[in-house]
Amino acid sequence: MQGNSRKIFVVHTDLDGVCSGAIAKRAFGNDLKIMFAGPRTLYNTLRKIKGCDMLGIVDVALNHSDYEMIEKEIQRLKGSGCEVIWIDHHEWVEGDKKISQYVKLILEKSPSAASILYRTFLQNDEIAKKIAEIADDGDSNRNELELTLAYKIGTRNNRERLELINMFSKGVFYNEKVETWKRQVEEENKIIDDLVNNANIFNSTSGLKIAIIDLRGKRLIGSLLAKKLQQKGVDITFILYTHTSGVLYGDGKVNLLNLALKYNGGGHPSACGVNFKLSFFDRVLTIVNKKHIPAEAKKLLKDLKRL
Ligand SMILES: [Mn+2]
Repeated sequence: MQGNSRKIFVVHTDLDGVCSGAIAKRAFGNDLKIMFAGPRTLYNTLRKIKGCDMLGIVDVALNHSDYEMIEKEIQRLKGSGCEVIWIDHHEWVEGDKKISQYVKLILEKSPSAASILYRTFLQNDEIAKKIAEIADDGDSNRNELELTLAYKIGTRNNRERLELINMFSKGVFYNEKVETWKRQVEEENKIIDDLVNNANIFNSTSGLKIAIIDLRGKRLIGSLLAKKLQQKGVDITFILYTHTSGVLYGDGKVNLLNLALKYNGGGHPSACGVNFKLSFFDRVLTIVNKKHIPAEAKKLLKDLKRL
């Protein structure tokens, strides 16, 4: 059970985060409490923690605009006697690294954050090594291991994320649940192939091929869709996941981070999130028409066209 453990790990909501949680459990004990967050929800997640002896934050970048608030929460937790370790592999705004005066900050270039955790704490653990390999395979979007995409399906809600963490931490990598997710991958693959064939692709000023995909209201592995478009010669894929959020996937020709920062996002140079503020009109129009593209998303499309 999660219970009132004094050891807490806050991990990202994706497969890398799940793998990080599983490795953390092997390293710091099965009674470790796991919480899930993303850069935008980290502040609210930290606020829920009353006190702890040890807090790990893994695979969640510090959202630059939240710096002051996050720093306050970290100071509060430190004051309660909590040791904080923060491990990440996303790009951080240089100045935000000063959080290291309060926390043990490990920022490394690595295919996944889970593999940093593995190298730092569990070098000689074969199961942790395998978990780290899954994280590397998934987060780099190679998806070459047989079950990586199935595991990605298993990271869509907290209940299944915790199931995966418990499985992995015990060295279980396959069971009936994984089989169900595997069949789901096959289903989604068909829909994804359809979307790839009918994608709206245009050229930017410098001749980059850019695809726009509206996945609002659909549950699909966006990273797989982006990868398949890339294999068709698309340089940048923008996926709109909700009215207020999307992800930019690139093939490495352009660093997309500056664009992501402009739209209150971040991540990696070739895979980064963006977040939109909706105007009053956008809010009304998205209720009336689920396909309405919010103004900030349109602005991002213009920026992409200018690349
Ligand atoms: Mn990651």
